[in-house]
Parts: sequence; structure tokens; C-alpha cells
Amino acid sequence: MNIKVIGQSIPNLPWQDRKPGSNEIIWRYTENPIISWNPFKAAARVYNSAVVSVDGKFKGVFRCDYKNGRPHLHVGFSDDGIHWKFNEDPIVWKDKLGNSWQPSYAYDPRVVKIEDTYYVTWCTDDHGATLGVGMTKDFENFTRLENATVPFNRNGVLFPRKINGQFVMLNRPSDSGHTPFGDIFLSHSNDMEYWGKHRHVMGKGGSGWWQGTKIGAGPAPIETSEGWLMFYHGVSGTCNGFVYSFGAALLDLDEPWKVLLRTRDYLLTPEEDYETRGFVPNVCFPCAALADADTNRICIYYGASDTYSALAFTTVENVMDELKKNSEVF
Ligand code: BMA
Repeated sequence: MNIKVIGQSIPNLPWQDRKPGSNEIIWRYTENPIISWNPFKAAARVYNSAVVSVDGKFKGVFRCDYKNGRPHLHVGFSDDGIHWKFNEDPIVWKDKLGNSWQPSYAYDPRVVKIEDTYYVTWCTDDHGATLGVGMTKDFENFTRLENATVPFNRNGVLFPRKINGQFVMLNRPSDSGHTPFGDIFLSHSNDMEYWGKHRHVMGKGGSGWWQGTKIGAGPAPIETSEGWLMFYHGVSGTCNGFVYSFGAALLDLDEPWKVLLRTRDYLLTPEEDYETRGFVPNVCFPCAALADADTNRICIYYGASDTYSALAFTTVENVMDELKKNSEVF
């Protein structure tokens, strides 16, 4: 297979080989979780967070649930992508004129670098859950842009470059509660302010049940020579509540609303104690994936049971092999 990741070289990508004899498509880091309960003074739980590789080190925007239960975004720093230090204070957002514009809550951030700017998207409040957008060049000064949507919408995820000259954002229209439905759409923008040309990308369902209730985009899609590799979460509704697993799809490079391949079975589902026991049991929720263009290795950051941050590893070849063998596009 000659598929190639198109993007950054990350020689110090967090990595662990698959256990000998294992045939897992995605395998967990043996030292998981990498962030546990109460990691710093303000935060009870840090999970569902976004990480990027910057100048040989790692920076991230982290979902930090406070001891009053509300989530806020904090910046984190790491030399190796595994051990993290966090700013004690949340991100201070200013609008373009320099006025303070703090969200009353903020969760499930994603970060991409487009040209020389890091863009942050997250779930924010505007009379209901909607998509917050902001940018930074240095992880110190953050400018908040207009919300991308009216409520209700969650899982806003930008592609890491313009496509045919436009910014493109995956998103998942929803409701005001623990949404019992949901498909992935995408929207285009010339200026990161006005969004339109909306397209349905893919729906919940399929022959299996793991993604039968709702789906949502996970990390920013990874560009490969064969298409955009998008990890996404799929939710099953059980008599004991939702179960969040994740799978992957390959989207067309130029028309990314076209799904070329899609996993029929999940790639990772809650099995380990840190995934099945916590604030919200049975949740594996990926929000970032670093891919190394030299080796095709991928390191996925996912939230576990709305409590922990965890890592999983794979390669583009492993995921593509499964996608080619067991795809179901519907
Ligand atoms: C979703 C989001 C995620 C969370 C998940 C499971 O609706 O709120 O942040 O991980 O539910 O609780």
C-alpha cells in the first residue's frame, strides 16, 4: 500500500508498538490513562481535549471540568505529548476589538493549524449549545470569532487546510439535551465568519448498532494521498445509557462530503476500567489525532468515561486495510 500521510513530520510522536501477536487495528497505550482525576487545582477531570505538535513540543487546549461541574478550556504544555502541565487559569478570550468575551462553559475543543494560525472550535453556549470558534498564534493570546452556528450544534471540527479556497467545518446539528439523534454535516466559509454551502456527510445507522443512535466527528481529519481520514464517534443507546465507541471513514479530498469508505464495525469501544468506570461510564471520545508524515503513524487522544485522557495508536495502513476489507457506506 503506498498511501501517505500529507502533513507534518513529528519524529517524537508518542508511540508504542502493537503487542506481538495482537491483531488490534487500534491499540491502547499501556500506561493509560495519561491524565487522571484532579490533575490540577481547578480541575476535577481533564478529557475530550485537543493536542498539536509545535516546534518539537506539544501544546493543547484541554476540557477541564471544574469542581462545580462546569467545563472550561485551559492551555496545556508537554515535551513528549504524554506528560502535561496546565495553565491554572482558563483561556482568556477577547473579541477582535479586544473586549472580553468569555464563554459561560466550553467543552470538547478541537485545534487545527491553518497556514500560520491555530484555530480552536468548541461547544459553547448561546441560549443553548452551539459552536464556538477562536484563534491564536502563540497559545497565549486568544481571539474569539463569531459562533459558527445558531443552537443547537456540537462537534464542530475544522479540516486542517482550506479546500478549494474555503474553510470547511464538520458539524453535528443536535438538540438542547443529551441528543438522541445526529448525523455529520459540513459547512464552508470564505472568512471563518459566515458559513454556508452545507452538505450532509454521513448518517447514523448501518447494519451494526454501535453507531445507531448518533455520530459526530472526532479529531481534525488527517490528509492522506487517498482521501481525508476521519475518526468519528458512534453512539449506541442501551437500557443503561449511551455507549460511545469510535470508527473511521475516508472522505474525498476535493469533495469531502463524499464518503469513500466507512468502518462497519467500531475500531475502539469501552473495555478498560478507565473507559467503563468514571463520571460517565462507557465513553471513548476522540478529539485529536497526531499523524507523522514520515512513518504514517497516528497517535489518537481520546477522553475516557468523561474523566480521563488516554492515548491509542495505529497506522494509516492498519486503518485503511480494515476500511478496504470491511467498509459499509450507506
Ligand atoms: C456528549 C458530549 C461529550 C461527552 C459525551 C458523553 O454529548 O457532552 O462531551 O463525552 O456526551 O457524556
